[in-house]
Amino acid sequence: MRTIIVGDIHGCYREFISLLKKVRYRSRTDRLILLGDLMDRGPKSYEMLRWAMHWKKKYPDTFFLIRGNHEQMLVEQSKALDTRLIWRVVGKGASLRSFRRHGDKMTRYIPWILKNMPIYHIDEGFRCVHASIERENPEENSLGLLVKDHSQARKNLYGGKITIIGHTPLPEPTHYDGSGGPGIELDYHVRQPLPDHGTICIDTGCVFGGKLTAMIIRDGMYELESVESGVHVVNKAHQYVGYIRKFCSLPVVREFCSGSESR
Ligand SMILES: [Mn+2]
Repeated sequence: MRTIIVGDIHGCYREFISLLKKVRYRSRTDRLILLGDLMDRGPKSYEMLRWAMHWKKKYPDTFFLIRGNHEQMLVEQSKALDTRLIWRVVGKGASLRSFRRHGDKMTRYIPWILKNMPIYHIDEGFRCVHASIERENPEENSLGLLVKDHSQARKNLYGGKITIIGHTPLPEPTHYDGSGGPGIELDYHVRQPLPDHGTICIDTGCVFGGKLTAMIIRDGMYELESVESGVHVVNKAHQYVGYIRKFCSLPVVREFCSGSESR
């Protein structure tokens, strides 16, 4: 049995479907895992989320999803000002338009996300989280680290049991072995043994004009396949995420917001 893992789709529903075709995904015999960030930025977040819901209902035991920071922002949107502002600059608008076109509302999907998109997935021989990991037991990491941190792809410090991640868009899928050095870019279409340690990031920035990558695991071996992106979302605003976090952590802003939220 094959396990097919796909990273950050971000509303690139067309690319996702053609990737499934390209790897000859068979729902009856293959397992499928999506690493989160199904929505935002790209054009078809509604279609993607509806597909995932439909598939989870049909194949509850062989189709798995984990939660990305974009689903987490939807879940938390009403809570904090920084989440609301950051979500705005990282592609909420595209999802809003996509759902509106179908006369639907994103917030309706929050209970489904909470129930069906856990923070991590532990499998035989590997585990999956959306963004980053420091301690081998996912439970011992903070939610923020697992869901929205870029540290593993940037610092390469985790050398525990092999974990498949997304979240940090890279030119090529990359293995980080925990050595602190640069990661090792992986080749497509080569069947090779799955490394025992570190992380493999398979986010190849489809929504930014890169590729959508699938990792196919079978009997301790893996192979990579991809499709080219059909969209190119230019996102200059996301560079302000750090400023927004800083601004929202200022005591005066915090105080103002907690006051306005209790009203
Ligand atoms: Mn992400």
